[in-house]
Amino acid sequence: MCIEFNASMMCADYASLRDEVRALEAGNIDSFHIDIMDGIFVSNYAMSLNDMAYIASATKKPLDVHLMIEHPNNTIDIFLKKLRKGDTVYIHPEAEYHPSATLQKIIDAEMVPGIAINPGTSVETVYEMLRIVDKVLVMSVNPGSAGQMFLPYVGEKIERLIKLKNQMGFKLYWDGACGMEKILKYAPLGVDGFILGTTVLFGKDKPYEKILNDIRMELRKEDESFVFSIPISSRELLKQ
Ligand code: S6P
Ligand code: MG
Repeated sequence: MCIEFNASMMCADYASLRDEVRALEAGNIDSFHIDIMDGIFVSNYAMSLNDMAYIASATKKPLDVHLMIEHPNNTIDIFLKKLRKGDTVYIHPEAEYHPSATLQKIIDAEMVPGIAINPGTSVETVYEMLRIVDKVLVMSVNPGSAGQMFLPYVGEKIERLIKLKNQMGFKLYWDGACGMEKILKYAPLGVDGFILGTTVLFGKDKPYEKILNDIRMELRKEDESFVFSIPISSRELLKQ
């Protein structure tokens, strides 16, 4: 099973964003997670359209855009125009009257459609959408900020989604308070990827490359069948 690690860029050092992107690439980060907030759906503002566009221009790695905005259908075209085919866009179904129509826009733009679900949103509420989307991002903290505590009641929902993911055809991602203990427990159970923020990746006294390699090594100790992404330079070589 291939496990992905995505960097939550709202936790990065904005004084040197280009260097942050390079350092994360050196650690073979799988994608850059971009938290967009509108101050309405969540009571915070994190990254903006321009931050997202800058990171898209600074890397060839995919973007993983998490829209925490009310009625994304009204403004999603602005975001889609600045993204590339193959980037992922998550909307919150809780924030939209007709989320499947908004997901269709993402699909039509040849991007990867995803739903992000709040800790209090049940699987039943989003059940039909599980067939439409390629990815489900489970929030294990309430959306809006980094550095929060894990909400233990989300664990059961994740286990239910793991049972549905093959049948419904989606990959499962964990967002919020994600540390080594959670990765070691939930990757073997079937979570495909983890959004890494302040809990394990940012603001530590170690290079990102070392942290990411340590996580991968710990996982390999658990189970040798886990595989990870290859460096972008090797990917480029394979194409030649
Ligand atoms: C929260 C956001 C997340 C956070 C991430 C930070 O609204 O969607 O992506 O940035 O959870 O990680 P941590 O480890 O600080 O909770
Ligand atoms: Mg997020």
